[in-house]
Amino acid sequence: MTKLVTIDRHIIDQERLHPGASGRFSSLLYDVALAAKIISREVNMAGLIEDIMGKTGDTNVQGEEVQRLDDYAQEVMIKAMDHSGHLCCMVSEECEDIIPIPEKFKKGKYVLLFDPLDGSSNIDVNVSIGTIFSVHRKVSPGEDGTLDDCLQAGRKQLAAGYVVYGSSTMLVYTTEYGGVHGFTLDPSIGEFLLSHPDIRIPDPPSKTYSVNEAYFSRWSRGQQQFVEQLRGTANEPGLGFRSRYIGSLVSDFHRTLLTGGIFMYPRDRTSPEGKLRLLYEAAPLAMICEAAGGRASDGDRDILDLVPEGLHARTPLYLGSSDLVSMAEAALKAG
Ligand code: AHM
Ligand code: MG
Repeated sequence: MTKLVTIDRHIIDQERLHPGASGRFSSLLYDVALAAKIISREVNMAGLIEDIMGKTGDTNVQGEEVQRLDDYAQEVMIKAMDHSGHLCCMVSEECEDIIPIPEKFKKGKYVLLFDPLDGSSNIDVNVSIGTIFSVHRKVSPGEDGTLDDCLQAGRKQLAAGYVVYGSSTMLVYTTEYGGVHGFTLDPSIGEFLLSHPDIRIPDPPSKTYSVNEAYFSRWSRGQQQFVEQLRGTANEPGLGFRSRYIGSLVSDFHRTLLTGGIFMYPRDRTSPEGKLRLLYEAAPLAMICEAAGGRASDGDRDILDLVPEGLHARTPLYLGSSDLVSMAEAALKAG
């Protein structure tokens, strides 16, 4: 039998390698993994439990319809994390303001930012969805988390990760110490087991691009030319790329991480800042992408250097194999 490494053991082993790492931080990741198991259980039962699928009838801070499972995942994340004593506050894609830690609990020195269930419009049709999270250190004085603690550049993240609820449930994370580690949930024992140690984006990558091409006519000429260069046109053969787009960021990114290629959510005429959120979507996936040897850009600057202007700031996003992200930047400049 090969070595069995649970996520808890892995976190402890990593800590031994880095004596500066504090136990509190490890137990924070442990709590995220617990929340992921609970959300995974519910996602897997989605077709069977009444009142869990479908919309709540509300719209969230982004103006999007809230799915019942969005609400559920949000509650699970908050309940799993609020009492641990490690956090000074939380921020969620589903909440307009900072989520404070209740007075009855101790406060800690970290901020947790998360998208509880990304791609939730795919829930009802059994397409993979995910949870994304990011951890920052508290930087402002005082016990309560403030906007200054939340609005930090991605470069300052201490850890980031995602969970993909797919044909199996996987948790992938990285920390400031580097290395991208992937765990698969064994539902029979309820443990995440190390299945993808030290993930690196393959080089050479697969010739795959991922973008919602329905928005082609709204893109800048540079963006259009880049996609034409990859896939060809009626008159030019192009580089022979194929396209894969699920429309569920975690799944599209997971494929890009494991096989290489490029994921894009560009700005366009109707969404000048793009659609994806810097704090809960772009920055955590950018940290993972860079730690796996890839690049993440807004088309001009590294995502990890962007300082968010607000909790729900959006950004264009280019993620994946380094050379392809650099090619996209060059095409956008030239276009
Ligand atoms: P959500 O956070 O409301 O679920 O929206 C984000 C999702 C991403 O998962 C995905 O990459 C994108 O929206 C797809 O958008 P589009 O349908 O415009 O291609
Ligand atoms: Mg989202």
